[in-house]
Amino acid sequence: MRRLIRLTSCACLMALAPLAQAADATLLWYDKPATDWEKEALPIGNGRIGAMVFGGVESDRLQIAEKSLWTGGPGSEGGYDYGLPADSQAAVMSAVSKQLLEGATLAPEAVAKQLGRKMHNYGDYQSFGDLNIELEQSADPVSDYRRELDLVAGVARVKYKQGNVGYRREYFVSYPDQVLVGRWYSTSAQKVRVRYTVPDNRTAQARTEAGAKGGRIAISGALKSNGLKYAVELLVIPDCGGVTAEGDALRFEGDCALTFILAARTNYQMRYPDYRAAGVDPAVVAARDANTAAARQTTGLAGRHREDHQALYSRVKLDLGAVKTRLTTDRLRAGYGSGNAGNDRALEQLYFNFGRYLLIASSRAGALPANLQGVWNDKATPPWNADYHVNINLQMNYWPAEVANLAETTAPLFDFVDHLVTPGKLAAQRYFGAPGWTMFLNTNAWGYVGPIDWPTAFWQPEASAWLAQHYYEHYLFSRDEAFLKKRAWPVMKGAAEFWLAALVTDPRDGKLVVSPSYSPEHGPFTAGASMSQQIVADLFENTAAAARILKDKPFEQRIVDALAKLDRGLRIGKWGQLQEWKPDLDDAKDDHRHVSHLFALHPGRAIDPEKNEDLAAAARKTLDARGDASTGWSRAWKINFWARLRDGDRAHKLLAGLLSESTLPNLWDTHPPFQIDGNFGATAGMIEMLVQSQNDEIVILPALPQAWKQGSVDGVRARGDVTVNIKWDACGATSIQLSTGRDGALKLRSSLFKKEYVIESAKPRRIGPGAVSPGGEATLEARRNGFYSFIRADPVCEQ
Ligand code: FUC
Repeated sequence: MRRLIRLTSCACLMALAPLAQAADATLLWYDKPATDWEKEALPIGNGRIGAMVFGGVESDRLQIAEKSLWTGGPGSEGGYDYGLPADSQAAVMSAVSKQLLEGATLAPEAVAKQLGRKMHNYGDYQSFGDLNIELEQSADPVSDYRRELDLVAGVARVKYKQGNVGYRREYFVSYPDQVLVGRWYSTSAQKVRVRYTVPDNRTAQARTEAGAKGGRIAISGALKSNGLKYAVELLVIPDCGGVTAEGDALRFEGDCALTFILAARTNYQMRYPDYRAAGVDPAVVAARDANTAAARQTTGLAGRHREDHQALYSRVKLDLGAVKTRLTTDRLRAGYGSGNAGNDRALEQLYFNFGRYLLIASSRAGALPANLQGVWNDKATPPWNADYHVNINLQMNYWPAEVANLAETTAPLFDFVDHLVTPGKLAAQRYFGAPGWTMFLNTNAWGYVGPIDWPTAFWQPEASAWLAQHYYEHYLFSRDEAFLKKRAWPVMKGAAEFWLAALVTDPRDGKLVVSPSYSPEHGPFTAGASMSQQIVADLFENTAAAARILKDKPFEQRIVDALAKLDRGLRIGKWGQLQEWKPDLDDAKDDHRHVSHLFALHPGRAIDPEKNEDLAAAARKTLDARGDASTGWSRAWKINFWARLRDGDRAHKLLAGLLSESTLPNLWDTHPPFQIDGNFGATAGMIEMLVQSQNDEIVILPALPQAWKQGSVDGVRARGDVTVNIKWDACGATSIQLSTGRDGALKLRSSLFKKEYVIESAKPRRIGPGAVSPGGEATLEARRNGFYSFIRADPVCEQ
C-alpha cells in the first residue's frame, strides 16, 4: 500500500488509525453504502436536527431534517383553527352519548359523520434538504468499505480505500453546539464539490462565499404553505488552503482534511396560538450557530459532543451474553433466529442500545418531542404526516425514558404537553362543555387538538389523561416534588377536571362511564369501553395520590368520590378474555393489532399478576387470541404485556418476532412503514423483563427468558429514585445492587432472597447474611445516596 503522504495535521493521522473496535453490541456496521433512506441510511441527531447518512463513495448524501419545519398551521392560506369548530358541539356529543347509554352500538362511520371534522391546514413535517458532497470520480476499485454508527460515541463513520487512497469520514450532530459536524480525511489529495439543495415547496435565497480560509453556503427562505422561515448555514473549512465557488456549489482541492459545519434554524416557537418567535431571523441564528461552532475547532466540537452524548448513553449497560460477531448488522439481523444463540444475543443487545441511542438523538430539551419518525424525515408528505398520534404512539416513544435512565429526554414531551393545555381547554369546552383540557387522536406542531374525520381513528378524548400519566410517572421515578407541584399538577388536575365533568352515569348499572367511547381503531362506538375506563381510573388514582402529597384535600375528595362510582373497565368475558367493551362483544378469532383494553396491565398498573390472578389470566387469554404476529409497535407493546404477566419466554418470543419481521436492515422498526415507536416500545419492554416497580415493590428479573441464561444489566431505574444493577445466571439473580436517592423503605422481590445471601451496604458498611424469605421478599430502610448490594451466598448454579 502506498505510504500515507503529506498529512497536514496529527488529527488526520489519528483519524486514519483503524476504526475503534467497539464491542459489537454498540456498533451498527455495513459493508456497502446505503441507497435506501428508510431501510439502510443511518440516523444521527441532537433532538432538533436529524440527519440520515448514506455513506456513498463518489458522492455522500446527508439528508437533513429539523423538528419544527412543518407546513400548515397559522399563516396558512385559508386559515387554521387548531382543529376546533367555532360553535359548541356539546349538544351533538350528548345526543350520541345518550344513544350509546341506552345500549346502542354505533358504527365509527356514523359517529365520524356527526363528530368528525375534516383536517384543515394540518400540515406535514418536512425535510430540511440535502447536503451533497461529491468526490472527483476515480476508476480505481473500491475496497475495505465500511459504514458504521458508533452508538457509544454518537458518531456515524464511513471508511474505504479506492486504489491506494484511504478515505475516512465522520459525522455527528452536536447538542451542546446545535450543529451537524462532518469531517473528511484522505491519505491523498481530495477534490470535493459541496452543495446544499432544498425541496421546492419553499422560497430560497442562496448565497455562496468562498475564500482562502474556507467557504460558506447560506440558504434562507420561507415555506410557501405558511410563511415559516427557515435558514441553513453550511461552512466548509479545509485544514489547508481555500475553497472556490462554482455556481451554487463550493469546490475544494487539497491535501488535507476538510470540516463541514451545518446549522439549521426556523422561526418556529412552540407557543399557542401564533407559533412564531417574534423578531427572530433564522438566518442570523443559523449564522451564529455555525460561526460559534467554527471557533471551537473540530476537536473542541467533537469533545463537547462526546461528553454530552456519553453522559446520557453510558448510564446503562446490558449484557445478554452476546458474542463478538464478524457479521455486518444487516446479515446479523437477517440471520437472527437461525440457531446461533451468541449472535442472537448480540442483535438483541444492539437493538436495545440502538433504542437508547435513538431516544437521545431524537428527544432533547428545547425542541419538539420525538414524532412518529423521531426527528428524521425525507418527505413533503410523510406517512401520517410524521405527527404525534396520542392513542399509543407518542406515549410509546417515551416508555424507555424513565426506566432506561434517560429522564432528561422527557423534557420536550412535557414542554409540548404543557403548551397543549391552552388549546386543549377549548377542545374540552367546544366538544363537551366541560372545564379542564383534552385532545383527540393526533396533534401536530401547531396545537391541533380537535378530532379528525377518519372513522377508523378520530375519537380519543382520553389522550390528555394518558399523557398526564407520564408526568406522574416522572414524579414516581424521581420523587421530585417541585416537578410534581409545578409541572405535573396543572396538567393532571386539568385532565381530571375534564373527566370529573365529562363522565356520565350509565343507566345500566349507575356507574360513571366515558360516552361516546371508542377502543382505539377497533370495533363500534359504545359507552364505557374498557380502555377509556382504565385510563380515567389510572388518571384518578394518580391525581388522588398527587393531591394527597400536595395537600389539596378538596380536590382529593372529589376524585375519591368519583373513583368510588367509576366503572374500572375490568371485566372477564364469556370465553375467559378481558373484555374490550362493556358489553361482551369480543371475537376470539379477531387478531387486531390494538390490544388497548390491556392498558390496565401496561402502561397502567391495575392488573398485577401477584394480586389479581383472574384478571391476569383473562389478559393472557386475550393476548393468546390476538396472536403474536402483528405490526411493529403492536409487537413492542406485547413484549411489555408479557413481561408484566411475568412470562419471560413469551415476551422474548415477541421480541424475536419484532427483530425478524418488523425490523429493517438499519434496525429501524417498521409498522410498515418505518415508525420509531416500536424501537422505543421494545427497548422499554426489554427492561420490563429485567426489573419492574409499578406496584410499590421492586421486582428483580420478573420475566427472564430462558434464552438469556446469563447476563447483567446496570444503571436501569426503578420508581422511588432507585438505580438498579443486576447480575444473573440460570438460577436467577446472583447479585443485586441498588443506589438509592432518597430515605425510605423499599420492598424488593427476587429469587435471590429465597436462599442464603450476603448484604453489603456502603454507609455504614455492614456485611452479613440476609434473612431467607420463602416468598422472595425483602425490605430495606434505604438512605439518601445509599448503596446496597445483595449477593447470592452460593455462587454455583445447580439446576
Ligand atoms: C395508530 C396505529 C396505526 C399507525 C398510526 C400512526 O393509529 O393504529 O397503525 O401506527 O398510529
